[in-house]
Amino acid sequence: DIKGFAFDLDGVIADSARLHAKAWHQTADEVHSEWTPELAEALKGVSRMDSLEMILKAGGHENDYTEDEKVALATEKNTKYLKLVESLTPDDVLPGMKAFLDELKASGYKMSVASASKNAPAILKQLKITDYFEGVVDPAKLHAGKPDPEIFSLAAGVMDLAPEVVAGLEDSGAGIKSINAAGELSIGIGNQLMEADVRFADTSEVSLKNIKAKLG
Ligand code: B16
Ligand code: MG
Repeated sequence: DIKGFAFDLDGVIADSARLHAKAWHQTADEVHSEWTPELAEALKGVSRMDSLEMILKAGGHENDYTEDEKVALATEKNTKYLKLVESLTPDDVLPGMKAFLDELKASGYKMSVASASKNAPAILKQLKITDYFEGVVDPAKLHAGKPDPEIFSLAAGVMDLAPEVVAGLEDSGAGIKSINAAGELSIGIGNQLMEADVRFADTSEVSLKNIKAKLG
């Protein structure tokens, strides 16, 4: 029986992808790489420095910048991103997710956050939902990002639970792979996530009742 839920942040709890895209778009313009919807999609769940590498590569510029210059570009992007994060309010929790958090809390389930974002604590604070969670995995401490199981294994540890009794929620293919490899139940947000144990079209359909119904 499931005793805890590990949440991805961007695309599951908040639509922060929109803000990441706005800030990265400016970086892409600055380095003369073309910003496309495909590039924006490919950056989901990818770490900050890896995202920058992908943007540089898109324009064939990966060798045009020193490591120091790359760090400066990533820092500049993050400063812009954090300004945008300041505009988030509790209304920006994705549809249905506040009700789901309340349902889990009322039913005694534990919760933790497994996000690649170093800004996850700041976003939870803006959304006023920090207190729902036992804790947030610090992505700076990871040896490998999603699809490696490490982040979701640590998210179970944060709740003091064995992976077998944890369900992970993700909107990216790499994230679902990470949950499965950690030995947890995978819940996918997005019908294209074929490797997920349970799938929902969007966040508004996620509830304990609907999860149980899909598990049969
Ligand atoms: P930061 P998730 C990911 O969040 C985002 O999807 C990805 O676009 C971003 O680059 C990454 O976090 C790192 O974010 O620059 O704030 O540390 O989906 O894993 O919650
Ligand atoms: Mg995500």
